[in-house]
Amino acid sequence: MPRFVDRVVIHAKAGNGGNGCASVHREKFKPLGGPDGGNGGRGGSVVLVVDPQVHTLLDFHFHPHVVAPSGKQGMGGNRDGAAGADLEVKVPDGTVVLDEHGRLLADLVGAGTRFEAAAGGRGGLGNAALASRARKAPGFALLGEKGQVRDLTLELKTVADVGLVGFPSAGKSSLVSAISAAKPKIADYPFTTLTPNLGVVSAGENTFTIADVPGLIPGASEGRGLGLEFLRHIERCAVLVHVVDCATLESGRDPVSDIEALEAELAAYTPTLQGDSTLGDLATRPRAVVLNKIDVPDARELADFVREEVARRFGWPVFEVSTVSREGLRPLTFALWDMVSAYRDAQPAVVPRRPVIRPVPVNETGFTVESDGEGGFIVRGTRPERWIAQTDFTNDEAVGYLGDRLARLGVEDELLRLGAKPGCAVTIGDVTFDWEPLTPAGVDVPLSGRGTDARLEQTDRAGAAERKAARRERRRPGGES
Ligand SMILES: Nc1nc2c(ncn2[C@@H]2O[C@H](COP(=O)(O)OP(=O)(O)OP(=O)(O)O)[C@@H](O)[C@H]2O)c(=O)[nH]1
Ligand SMILES: [Mg+2]
Repeated sequence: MPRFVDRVVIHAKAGNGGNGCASVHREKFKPLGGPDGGNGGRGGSVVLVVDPQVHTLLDFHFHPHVVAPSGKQGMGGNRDGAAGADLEVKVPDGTVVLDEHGRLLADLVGAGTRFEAAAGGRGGLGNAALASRARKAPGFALLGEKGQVRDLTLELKTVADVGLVGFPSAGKSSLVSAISAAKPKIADYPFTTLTPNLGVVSAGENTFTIADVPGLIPGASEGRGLGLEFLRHIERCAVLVHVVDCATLESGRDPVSDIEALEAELAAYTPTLQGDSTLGDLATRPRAVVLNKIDVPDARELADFVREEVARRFGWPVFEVSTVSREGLRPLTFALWDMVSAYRDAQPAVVPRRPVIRPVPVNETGFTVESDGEGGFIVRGTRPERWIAQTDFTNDEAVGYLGDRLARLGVEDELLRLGAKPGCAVTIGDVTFDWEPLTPAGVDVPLSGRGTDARLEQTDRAGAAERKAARRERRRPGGES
């Protein structure tokens, strides 16, 4: 039996960046041919892509872990490591992405809309790329960065123009099946509908979509019945329709109190897309009332009787229909189309939806230093933390390079200014180390070429002038015999 899943938590893990390579070019008679270690490849990202062929989030229910491949290591001979391929994950149209704190990250509407769920780590630079005039033969390379790991909540919101709400057995599914080609399950017991049904309605040459949701009962907001769980499916609807059962024999129910009870429940629902949707709040959404089952004589009597009152009380258009005899359905569909198109026209023009990307405001160049309360210091900042992650702490030269970078950024000066003593604990990212200032306090030492290889500097071959001097020395009478 096909199952329908409309809310899942996925664990997205992007690929790690490949490590850079430290290698020295070798050739016959040219033992130290310079650094030639390639860069590591970038890790693959996890990307969500809207695919109209996918209709539920069921796959993620069974396979919540999505992992993108890592980048490959750099190699000698200036060969860069291959990048990890991005992992494209197909999601249904109308998927909303929330972060760990329930904040809206993206609202994916329209085939092909993409969202980067987790970014791949950058590859580390190889020693060829790290070489400079002052550091001709770096004996180290940078490590690749870790790929992002995120727990994201995916919610499916049905993309329908008209949403039907009503008590169980009011005839919502019957209405969907009567005016569209959809064939939802219909039965005379409450909560027949367990998952929303979607249908396409034609009104003349126009078409719009309609969706029902499982029946609501008073107290739904406290979880009675199926609760408000499924209201997320009507968040995007341009028009809400109350379907009222005029033939019910239950005592204490009449159309006006039914609508009021459901409005109270709707008010208790907080939409995820609140403020972020172009449609605005559910409370301001246009509504209509459908008085159903007028093929039953008593129901028709009741409908005729309350029609005026409902219209006056709520100020919404009221329609009397029967999904069985099909009475009143045609005017209803045309009126709904008018409401849908009027509402859509009144909305600010929706530019074709693009992936919503919310860059976290980062001050790339900045860093902060604060005391950890125990005589040590904590350095925070995108770049220092990234540098730590790139450093191979088993390689002294790499650690030295890290020191140079931190000093150049001004971290050393800031530590000194805040009164850090040599040997005190400094924490950056997830690494804590004893601080050894590169520069004695107050003395300005120019950064020397770390990574310069003395062997490259020293020359075995004597220059012409030296050879001449040596010859003269040998010929000098009384010189070496
Ligand atoms: N006489 C009559 N019966 C109707 C009409 N519309 C629906 N019904 C009956 O009402 C019962 C419930 O209809 P559904 O369409 O399943 O109601 P629903 O609102 O979808 O109910 P839930 O999915 O349980 O919330 C069924 O037995 C239908 O045959 C109508 O216009 N006239
Ligand atoms: Mg139903």
